[in-house]
Amino acid sequence: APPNFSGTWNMVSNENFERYMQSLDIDIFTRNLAKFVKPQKVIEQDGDNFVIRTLSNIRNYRVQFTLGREFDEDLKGLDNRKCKSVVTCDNGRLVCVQKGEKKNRGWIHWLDGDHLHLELRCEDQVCRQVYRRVQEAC
Ligand code: VLZ
Repeated sequence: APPNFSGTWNMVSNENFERYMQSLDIDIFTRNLAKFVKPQKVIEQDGDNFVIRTLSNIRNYRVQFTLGREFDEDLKGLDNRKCKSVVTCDNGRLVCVQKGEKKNRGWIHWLDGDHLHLELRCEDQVCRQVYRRVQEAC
């Protein structure tokens, strides 16, 4: 069974995002806005079913999937491509493969204490992001 990724997570670091965006052909205007953005991830998980929201002042993105089931992903608002995507769980890591126009595209999430890690990959670029859990009010 996968670990529980549910929660709200705020970005604390973002490495090589510029070159990752370049590999997706994101225009320079959007890149120059996006590089200042510290998105929040809101993850809802019920067993193998996930909704991941990436929230920011400039763009929001939502993806919904069930582990092991390929789905049509429409990356509207990001690079506007479409992919055949599938997410599996491998040793506690969520591994997404995004089949489409871009080679070697996908991402990996894993947990480390109250940190959520994300590696975003496209062609020869890897972007490494770390998020910290936002404490719920009691
Ligand atoms: O997150 O794939 O949590 O969807 C950024 C492109 C790509 C630039 C971000 C657009 C991809 C500008 C986020 C504005 C934000 C992503 C997955 C894993 C779930």
